Amino acid sequence: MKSALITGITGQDGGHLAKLLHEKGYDVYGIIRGQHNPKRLITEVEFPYVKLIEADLTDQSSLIRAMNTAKPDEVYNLAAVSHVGYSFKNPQLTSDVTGKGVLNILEAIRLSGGEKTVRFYQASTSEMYGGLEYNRPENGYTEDAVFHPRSPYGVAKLYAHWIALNYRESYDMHISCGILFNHEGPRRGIEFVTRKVSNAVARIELGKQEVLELGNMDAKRDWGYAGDYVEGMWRMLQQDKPGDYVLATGETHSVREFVELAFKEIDITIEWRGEAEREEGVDADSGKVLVKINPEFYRPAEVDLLLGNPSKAEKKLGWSRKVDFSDLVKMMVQHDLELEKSKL
Ligand code: NAP
Ligand code: F7E
Repeated sequence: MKSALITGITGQDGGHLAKLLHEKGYDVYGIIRGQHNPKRLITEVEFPYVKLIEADLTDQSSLIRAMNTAKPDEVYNLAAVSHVGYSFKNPQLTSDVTGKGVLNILEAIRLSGGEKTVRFYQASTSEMYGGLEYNRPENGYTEDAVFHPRSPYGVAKLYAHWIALNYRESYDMHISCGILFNHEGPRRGIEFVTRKVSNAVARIELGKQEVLELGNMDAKRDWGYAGDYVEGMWRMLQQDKPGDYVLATGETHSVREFVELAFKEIDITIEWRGEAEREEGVDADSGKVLVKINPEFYRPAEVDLLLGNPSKAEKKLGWSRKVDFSDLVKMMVQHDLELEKSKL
């Protein structure tokens, strides 16, 4: 039986990956942080087969202990301060966890004797690309595209990406980096725009909320389903040789399109009126204002457009996304309708 250690077990991807690895027969260990983590109980109930280990990415001794306990064949490093907006408000914490935390865990693998045996997955991100003025993704960003991060999160992830590559080259470790574009689903945190929208639409339908407030609705993202993406992570670590792979859908949509499709799920057609901060989304039938702009959600620097080119992963890993954009929106709104009804 193979053993896997997942950092970020309480996050969106951690849950999907734990389930996948358990189904494949792995002994699954997960790192949980904090003295009073309210997600511990939820994780224990939802994933009873996961053995939880108390550790923190900023505490190297705890990571060495985790390695010695789990004795993993594979380590998936999913833990991070992962919210781009939050990273502007907490840049040093982001740097310590999302950036230097990766160095801590790579050293923990070496110090516990796993350098030649452990396979390591690093959760790299499309946020390492960034500004259109530096690299326009005509056919989508590939693994070789120029990086130019636009947030403390993106910068920390770029450090993490390079230190992972450096350890691969320096110590011949089996380290793969998945450069993943946005992936969502019902497990997505409410602070991310897709889940914020799907949840608000459900609440508006049930009369629990009046208006949805958003920031930049022109931003475009390559949105896929998280359940598809964890399969790609696993496939990377099954290769004889480590490498870097983009996982994406190859399609891009604006936040505005996501909002329109989400409201369609409850039979509301949104019409837009006004511009910039005065823009509003109105119910075409009732004339009620359902979407407003709140500049509080703007970021000091924005990534305007992300589009990934997953052809390397398709060819070498035999990976491709299964859920398309409209099915993703439907899945999220339907899930939140059920969730919000259950709380009535
Ligand atoms: P997420 O839901 O925000 O989960 C982040 C996880 O990191 C949580 O389990 C969190 O634990 C943990 N964590 C935070 N600080 C920690 C620390 N100091 N020590 C140990 N654990 C800590 O993120 P996700 O969406 O699942 O994404 C997984 C990974 O992929 C992240 O590294 C993210 O940056 C990256 N990524 C995500 C996407 C995407 O679209 N989802 C795309 C590209 C890359 P708590 O529950 O205790 O806070
Ligand atoms: O924002 C805009 C916002 O926070 C998407 C993380 O998983 O994917 C994620 O990062 C877009 C941005 O995700 C609101 O300005 C408008 O342009 O859902 P998000 P993200 O920043 O793309 C990457 C690949 C990661 O690696 C990250 O870990 O939507 N937007 N209005 C808004 N965003 C939020 N959160 N809230 C709003 O009200």
